[in-house]
Amino acid sequence: MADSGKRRDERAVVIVHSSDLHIDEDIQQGRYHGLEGLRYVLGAADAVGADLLVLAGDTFDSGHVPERIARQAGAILAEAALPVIMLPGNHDPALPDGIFHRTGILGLPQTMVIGHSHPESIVFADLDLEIIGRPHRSYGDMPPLPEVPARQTRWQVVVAHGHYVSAEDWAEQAHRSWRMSDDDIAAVRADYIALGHWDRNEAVGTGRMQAHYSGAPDLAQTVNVVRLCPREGVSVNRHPLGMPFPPRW
Ligand SMILES: [Mn+2]
Repeated sequence: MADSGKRRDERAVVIVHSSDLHIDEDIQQGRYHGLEGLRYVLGAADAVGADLLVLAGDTFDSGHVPERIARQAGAILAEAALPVIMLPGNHDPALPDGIFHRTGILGLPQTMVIGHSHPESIVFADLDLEIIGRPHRSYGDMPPLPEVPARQTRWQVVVAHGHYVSAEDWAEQAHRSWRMSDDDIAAVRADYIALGHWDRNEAVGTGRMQAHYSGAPDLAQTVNVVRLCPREGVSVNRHPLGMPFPPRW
């Protein structure tokens, strides 16, 4: 709360970004599981004093995750101390009978699931921030980056779940779904693009606009911490999760 005395226009907005928790039914003592990933990601968001947590897709590994496990995710999120924005990915698309309906998440006041409980644009007036994302709504291909509306807030953050392909690999990677090119990324007018779909942490794109994969908690062992600062601009750093679990794969 050290920032509470500062004027809003001087204060940095802090967003923690993770993705690809892949909560599934394979729970084994002492090994990584997506529910542990969720607990540690929320712990990291608390540790850095984040305003928001963004989960950029594939929180759930499939639509067949048993309800008793899916509801544990809802119970963890019900205790979250900050708003959580979730984008459905290709493993957990926003279907009418999708997994989110069996989690208890959709009734939570502080958890916003784009494509289910919330539209593709969410404005946080107190943070002068808009978050825009295009949810996966089927298992089929689609362009993962959203149309970004004209700026009505100081900050705009895009969340997307897809596969970045460099110009030199574009033709060779034509079989891939949910492709994003350097030009697609460069065309986005926003302050940060929070990507999901890759397990590893990486910044991609060649233009003015860079996009960042957070990586999955177990492989990256970190979350991305994005600071939107009126004085110093946008910075992206990794914060260690401190999990006792090695990567699954
Ligand atoms: Mn994915």
